[in-house]
Amino acid sequence: MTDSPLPEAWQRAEVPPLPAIGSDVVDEFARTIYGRTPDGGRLTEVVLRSRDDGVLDGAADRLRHRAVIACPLDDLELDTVTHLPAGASAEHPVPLVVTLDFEGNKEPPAQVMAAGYAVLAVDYQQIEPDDPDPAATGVRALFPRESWGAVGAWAWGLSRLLDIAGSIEGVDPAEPIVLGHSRLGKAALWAGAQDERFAVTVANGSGCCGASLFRHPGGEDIAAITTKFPHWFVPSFSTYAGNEDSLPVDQHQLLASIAPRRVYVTSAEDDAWADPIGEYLAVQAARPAFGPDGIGYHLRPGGHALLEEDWLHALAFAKR
Ligand code: GTR
Repeated sequence: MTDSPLPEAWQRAEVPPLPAIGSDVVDEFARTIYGRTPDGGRLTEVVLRSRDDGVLDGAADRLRHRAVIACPLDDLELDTVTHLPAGASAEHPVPLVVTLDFEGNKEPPAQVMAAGYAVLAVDYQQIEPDDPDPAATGVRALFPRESWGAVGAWAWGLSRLLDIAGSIEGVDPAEPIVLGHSRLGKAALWAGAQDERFAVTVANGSGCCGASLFRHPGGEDIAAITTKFPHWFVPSFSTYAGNEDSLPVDQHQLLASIAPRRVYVTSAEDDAWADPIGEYLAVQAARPAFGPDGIGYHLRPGGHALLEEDWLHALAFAKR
């Protein structure tokens, strides 16, 4: 089902067929687009660095943890932030959203806290710099034998946040939601496809290489994304530029690979670069892989952003 009224023309648009989803489909996405995520990267330590009580008008606490993850060449240290709604405790743990933040840790919207969710986040560039020629190195440099793009590294980071969540008092890591916006929505989908611990995957404005179909024209394409962001994917992905029809996969198969775990896709009407219709058609095409309410879609007015209303639609879907 969809949660919002959709343009009439969208409902007449052709939905592509969904090929059978075999266990090798995730490998195919790894080979073609995101690269192979290495096994390992073991969480060795989580220390509470500081706690601010009563942030967000007394509605939440903020816990800062330093986590150490042992990787083949060296440790990766992450400074995470957990926003914990008031009343969360070891006796009353609350459900969890893991997400990556752009440019430092931001407060999640107050209504997310009011809805009783903990949000565990880290600045995405602590995991891997978002730069084709980074000055500092990230996690990819710590796994010398792998070829994976930055989106794959960020997805790996989302799984490590979930490892860390198990050590945080007041958080229930049992049925976690992974949520991301834009390039981090791509990472959330790739994390959801690979890590079966994620119960609900939410991709907001994720566009090209996220929820939108390569074979639906409009918005960003492979030529544009691999020219501007060559570090996001495996180098050979750029050979499909202008030749989308020869790709062995399309993004409805990525959505379907997450089933029976649940997926929610959100788009904004004016976010043409993310191709909202292409995102909607991917959801429609993936639908046969899911049970009732296993996949949902929302279109809202406005542009490319992760708004409080996007969070609330996603949490309402997760609660169903
Ligand atoms: C754009 C990019 C999109 C999207 C967006 C973002 O420049 O072309 O694929 O990821 O950035 O992450 O804000």
